[in-house]
Amino acid sequence: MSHLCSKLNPLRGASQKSFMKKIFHLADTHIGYSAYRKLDEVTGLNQREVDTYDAFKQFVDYALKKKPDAILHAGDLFDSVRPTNRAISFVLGQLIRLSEAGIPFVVISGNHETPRLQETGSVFSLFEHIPDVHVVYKRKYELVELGDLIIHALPHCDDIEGEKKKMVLCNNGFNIALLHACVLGAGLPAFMMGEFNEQVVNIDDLSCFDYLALGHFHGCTRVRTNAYYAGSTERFSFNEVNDNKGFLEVKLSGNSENEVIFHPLRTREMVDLEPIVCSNLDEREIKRAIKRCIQECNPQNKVVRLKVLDIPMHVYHSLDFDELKRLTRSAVHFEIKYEFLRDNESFSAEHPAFHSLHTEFERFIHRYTIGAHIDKARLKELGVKYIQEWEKADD
Ligand SMILES: [Mn+2]
Repeated sequence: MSHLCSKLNPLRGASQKSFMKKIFHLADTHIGYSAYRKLDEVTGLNQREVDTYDAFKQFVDYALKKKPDAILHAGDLFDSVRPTNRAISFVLGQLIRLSEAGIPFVVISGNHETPRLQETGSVFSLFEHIPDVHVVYKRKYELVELGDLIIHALPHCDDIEGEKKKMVLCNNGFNIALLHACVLGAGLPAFMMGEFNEQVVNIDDLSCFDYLALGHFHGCTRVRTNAYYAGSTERFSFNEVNDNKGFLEVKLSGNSENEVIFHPLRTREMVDLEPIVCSNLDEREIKRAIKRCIQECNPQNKVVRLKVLDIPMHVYHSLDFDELKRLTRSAVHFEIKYEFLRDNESFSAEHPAFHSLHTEFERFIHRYTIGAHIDKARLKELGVKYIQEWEKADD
């Protein structure tokens, strides 16, 4: 039994069932994200940037109608440490709408918006003076009390386990932990996003909280009874293609399990098409299959990926790229990934993507031909260790 659970409220249950609190839990809105080349026709801005604004505005519109007792944003409100003036101004406008309606809004800083160097300062400080807006970004645990709602807010920070130990249950009210991290615990899968600065926290000692409002993992997930990732409000990679995107409504009543309702938001359609495998097709069939695939998926306004596997090099070079461009033009983004067969080794012509420093280093070591006397595994281990030390020192 954890120290956290030692202050369990003897009154919980009987006395608290007489009232109910409703919170909206959202996370990972990544405002300011932009991708691909398509521009929004109305505003002339990057279409995907506009999509993140739309999702958040839909949420705020809904909240103004339904008036929850509080809104908890579990981090990565912004996509970056230095959002554009436009992104900041957009968020400011939406927070003022909530503030004017008297709806409390609590947000913690996630790994995307927390600067590596404290001196950089946080964009969140701009919102500090808006009534009913509570921004928690100082790399340490803070308690936000909203009447019966006791919010234990833990932003992205270096010593997340140490800061977590400062959470002590309060006796009168609903105790809610607000966290941005990959959570760990007995019997839980890993909720990693594969980002180099993500934090990991064990939630086994938080089981006495009335609710854990989690952010960072982009799929809306019931982690445990009363512990949920709200998920992101838009799809930010093809890994999220099958996710429903939205936010959670949580009804706290003092019962052992809260009622949690998922509310979907309208988001851009993202499609990962069934790959075309070229091994048993001739040149004409390959070209026909690619064309048919594009037309049948009706790419207009969608973000689409099509993988073309084992395509012979000479067929690739004879593709009519102008025609493919014309067929896919109505999409917000249409990505065709070709994987070739050459010298019995397949390699890919996807646009180069830069992964985390760890991943890049591991791949580099894997590919690199070194003298037989050098132990690759040992080299990898040492390299990863140095990268970690460097990252720590740099903070
Ligand atoms: Mn995150």
